Amino acid sequence: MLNIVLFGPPGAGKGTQSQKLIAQYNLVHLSTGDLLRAQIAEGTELGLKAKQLMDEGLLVPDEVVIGMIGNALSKNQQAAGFIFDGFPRTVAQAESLDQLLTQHHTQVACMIALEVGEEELVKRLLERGKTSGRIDDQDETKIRRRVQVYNTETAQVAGYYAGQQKFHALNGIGEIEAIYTQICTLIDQHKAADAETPAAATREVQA
Ligand code: B4P
Repeated sequence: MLNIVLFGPPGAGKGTQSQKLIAQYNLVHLSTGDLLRAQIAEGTELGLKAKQLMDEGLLVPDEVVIGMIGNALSKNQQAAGFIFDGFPRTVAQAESLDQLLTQHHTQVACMIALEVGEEELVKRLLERGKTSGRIDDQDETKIRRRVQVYNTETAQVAGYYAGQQKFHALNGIGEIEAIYTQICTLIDQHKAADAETPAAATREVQA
């Protein structure tokens, strides 16, 4: 299984790049933002609670998103792997993801972080807000709060994966296609290294 965590602040390009990567590597896209917006669209109790937090640019409680990811993993047991987009956003979520994947006899291969400065993020999200209908993309104050939440609560997740030697950072500013090529290079390097390591070949069976 190939499990990639795509990381970065809101508007860094995670969703954009995920769409291209799932086609290239035949992976299942798990975006907690999309899963939460589906709950909102269905008008579930969970969706109603999540909407208030999301509209304000705040994180939804860990147990809610961890539960959603656990369900999605169970429903996709035959998948060749997953792109985790917007998850994990806290260290507690990262620890839970490790536990969940271990239960499914697999693990995170690598985290790829897209680095983009705040002014560019604000510009991109305000632009998306013109057509996306997303309330959290339409107000600069809320966008800056999301970036602040990323800096205070989410950025430390990078250290979690760095501690496991799984962290890679890329410049997220530039042509979408050029950034995509760099992400593919990293993934292909990882796949090649994994194929050459005898331990890696048996890792999933032993887990
Ligand atoms: P998400 O749905 O994850 O929203 P996002 O971070 O804003 O989207 P993304 O970063 O994928 O957008 P992209 O760069 O592709 O989260 C929304 C909310 O849900 C959160 O604030 C939180 O409340 C909640 N939530 C989600 N997951 C959670 C979790 N795990 N725990 C707790 N709460 C959670 O695209 C942005 C724009 O940039 C696009 O318009 C795109 O066209 C453009 N763009 C992309 N790449 C570009 C490039 N290279 N150059 C120019 N423009 C580019």
